[in-house]
Amino acid sequence: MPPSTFPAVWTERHRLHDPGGEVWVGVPIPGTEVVARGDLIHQALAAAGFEIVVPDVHPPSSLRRVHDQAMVDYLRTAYDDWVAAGYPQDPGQDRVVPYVFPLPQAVADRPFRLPTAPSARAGVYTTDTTTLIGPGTFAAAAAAADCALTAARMVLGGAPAVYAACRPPGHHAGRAFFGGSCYLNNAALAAQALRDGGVDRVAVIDLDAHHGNGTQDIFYDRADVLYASVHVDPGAGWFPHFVGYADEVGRGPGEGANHNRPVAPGCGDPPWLAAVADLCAAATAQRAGALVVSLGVDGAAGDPESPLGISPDGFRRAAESLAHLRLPTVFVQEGGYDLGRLGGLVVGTLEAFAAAGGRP
Ligand code: SP5
Ligand code: ZN
Repeated sequence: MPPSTFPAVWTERHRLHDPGGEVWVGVPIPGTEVVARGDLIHQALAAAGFEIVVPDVHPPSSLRRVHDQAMVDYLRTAYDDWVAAGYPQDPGQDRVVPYVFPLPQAVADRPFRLPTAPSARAGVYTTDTTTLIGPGTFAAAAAAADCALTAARMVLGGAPAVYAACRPPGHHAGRAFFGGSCYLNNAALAAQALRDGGVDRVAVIDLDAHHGNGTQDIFYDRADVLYASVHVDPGAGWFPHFVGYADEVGRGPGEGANHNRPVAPGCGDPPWLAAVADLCAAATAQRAGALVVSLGVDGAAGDPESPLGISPDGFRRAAESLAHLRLPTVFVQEGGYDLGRLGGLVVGTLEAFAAAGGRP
């Protein structure tokens, strides 16, 4: 391996997931979580000399470590049930997309009844209308989980750092919900695998432009996995809108192990890097034995999905802060939608981490 690189786990199985756009404010739009993302990242890694590792295949039961079994079963079967119900012909929708949602205040205090109609079942586990399910969605999401679990296995085996080129992304997927272009929580699976492999305390640091409401949900009650995120302030009108505020600090035994640092739209590098430094300090205070980085690069200036305006140098500096933690590290790809800059941002961040000596 050339200097300033480390192994990268990637599979062409990501191409099985073509969301076919998204429905936003009722309008079908092309969407930004596109197949090309996975191939552009792969090209940039290969050009920079990163060793590309094929992931191990894990059984669906491994997803149960962080997800509700019924949701996993739903994701596995939803597309076939949708087709069998005839929606591709009438009304002409070839992706699973919800139209009704069982809001807690509308269904509380009575037995939960799984809807008979697949169109209604589509609203049971998803938070939104932007996370469509097509024929290969579950296979690709499971392959992305395979990448994260393989990277965790390699780090447990002694690799100082491994990057999992996950697509689709995962940090908006909770124990029993999915959304925000995410289906299975790759970073949470990696963190749990590190715990299961004997690491007492794991820190998850989330650099994606959006709050990782799924990862927060999965570990909210736990002290053994810290969740620390910098993201665009949901209170300023940004996804995931309902969650991601600074006063969400964890619950019960997990109180104090959840750290949200919302930053203002357009903030640029200095406030964002100050927040990254806070997150690293939280990981140090927790005495973490391993690190998972949710590496979204959608905070970059020019990205169509966020207003943060972070520079490529900002991402490199963030990587240096992470490297100075001197922890075995699994990087998990999250968002990043500026196709012209995506590969360079990812590789530049990883190279900066390696160059700063990111190893125990
Ligand atoms: C993994 C990840 O980064 N998910 C973020 C999904 C955010 N989706 C928000 C709603 C999409 C609206 N997109 C409209 C773009 C107009 N510029
Ligand atoms: Zn994002």
